Amino acid sequence: MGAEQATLVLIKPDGLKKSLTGNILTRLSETKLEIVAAKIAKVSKELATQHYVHLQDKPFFEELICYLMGELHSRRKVMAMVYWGEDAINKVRALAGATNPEEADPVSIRGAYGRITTKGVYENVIHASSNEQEAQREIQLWFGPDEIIVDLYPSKEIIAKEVKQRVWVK
Ligand code: DAT
Ligand code: MG
Repeated sequence: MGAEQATLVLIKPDGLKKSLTGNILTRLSETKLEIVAAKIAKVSKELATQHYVHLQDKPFFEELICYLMGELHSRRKVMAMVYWGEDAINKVRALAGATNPEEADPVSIRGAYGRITTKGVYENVIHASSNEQEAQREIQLWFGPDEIIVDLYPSKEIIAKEVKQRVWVK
């Protein structure tokens, strides 16, 4: 039995465009893990670049950033979630399948729904964290502590002065 872990899952713009959200959530529910955070997020260039910072030197980096930002699918958004429970990282990675959708097990999410574009972009439908260190880095990049319903990592309260935020017009 593994320890309890958190892992970041993104339904990438191709997954949203292909209306796969329901299918993917159903597949992931096989794991019996808990969703402890979820949102639809706009992906800025900064966020996409930080998310894939370890791939900066790869020849496909620019295309990958455009893909995550939704520029290839005219949907500038992803669905971001944190799954939590025993052995969460490996359980979600196993269902996601291999990075290359052509090599992924055909019953995995990427194998069933992914494709490689003629430009060589792996449109592989979902992201799943690959280890605990990456999971922590990615979860802290995509979510603030108040957006997650369990205490995953140390946090602190601050009184922020002069924070610019958007509120509803009343
Ligand atoms: P994973 O998403 O399985 O963790 P990764 O972190 O190595 O894989 O790469 C991140 C993303 O970059 C991956 O989902 C798709 C893209 N990618 C990786 N290798 C690629 C390649 N050789 N050609 C095109 N895209 C690639
Ligand atoms: Mg990875």
